[in-house]
Amino acid sequence: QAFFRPISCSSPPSPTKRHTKISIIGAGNVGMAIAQTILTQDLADELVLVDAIPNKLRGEMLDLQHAAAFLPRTKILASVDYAVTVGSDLCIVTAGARQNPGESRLNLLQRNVVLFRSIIPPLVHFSPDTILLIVSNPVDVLTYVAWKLSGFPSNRVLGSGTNLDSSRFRFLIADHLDVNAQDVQAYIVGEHGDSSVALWSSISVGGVPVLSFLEKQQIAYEKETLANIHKAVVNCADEVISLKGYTSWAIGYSAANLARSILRDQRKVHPVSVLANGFYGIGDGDVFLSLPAQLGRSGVLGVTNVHLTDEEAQKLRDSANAILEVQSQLDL
Ligand code: 6V0
Repeated sequence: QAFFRPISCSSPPSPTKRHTKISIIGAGNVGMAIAQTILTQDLADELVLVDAIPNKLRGEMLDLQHAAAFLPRTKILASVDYAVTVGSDLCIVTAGARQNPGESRLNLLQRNVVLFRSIIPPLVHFSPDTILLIVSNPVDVLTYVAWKLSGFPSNRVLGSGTNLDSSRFRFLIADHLDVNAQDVQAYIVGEHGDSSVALWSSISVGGVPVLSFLEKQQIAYEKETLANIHKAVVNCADEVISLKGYTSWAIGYSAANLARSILRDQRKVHPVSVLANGFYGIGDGDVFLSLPAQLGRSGVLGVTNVHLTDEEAQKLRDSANAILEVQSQLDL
């Protein structure tokens, strides 16, 4: 006998909301932070976790399911079998090998490429229309690898890139000027890593361009302070890792923020890793790096025409070359 007795109703059923399914590959610190942010922000009807370690995976799934009474209703599934991801609207890849003591970054990257060969093809097989959001590091090169392995058009493959770096940047500028980080418009572009580029010329607070404001007020440029803020952004992750062993909460919010823009068709601009050939004089070699891009239901909708100074554009091309140099050594 059914728990609820149906009531007779003459009006037609209300149109149902589109079912949204997100799969997260890699249930480690980062994957679980993303999962929990997605759940609390009510971004999916179905959330799937995939990992290579079955016990840990089941433990994480049960732990999240036990919060059902406190969360918006979401079906949570987990499996080591990719069939569970079937029909995903968005697949977020956070799986990554850990660096062995003394191992070179290139060797680690090559091991991650091998890992991606076992991850991307089954995701594509079970969800041919999905959007791939890559978080695993080095994120720009691995986004390129995922694009190559998937055979998807480039609008459906993106990396979380400098969305997180830009959030750190906005926090530090806001802290320095004693304003709200949400009122600070500022981008870090290029590689998510050492060669990232801070776009000082386009920073504004509450719509006021910061550099020209400082110039008009004849306040000394504080060039050193600005350079130190960018340095702090680059070193932020290392500091957190040396203190707590990994980073998780900020990347959790960053990835969930991207998921919202994509699945809810928000058409918001985010600095994310996209296929960048041809933008700002970046050459022909296929390279993914972060540019301010508009995101919506079909993935990357376009790249914003932010004005870059000659110096910023040159730094961006240098960043592209640094990534291409690593890519050229890969055995794909
Ligand atoms: P972690 O806690 O070691 O988690 C990695 C998870 O991947 C583990 O649970 C593994 O079992 C799982 N895994 C390994 N191989 C496979 C496989 N073949 N299939 C499925 N799952 C597998 O690492 P953590 O969660 O801290 O970091 C994950 C990745 O995110 C790393 O590459 C980090 O460098 C990267 N980050 C990227 C950031 C960004 O801004 N792009 C930010 C933070 C971390």
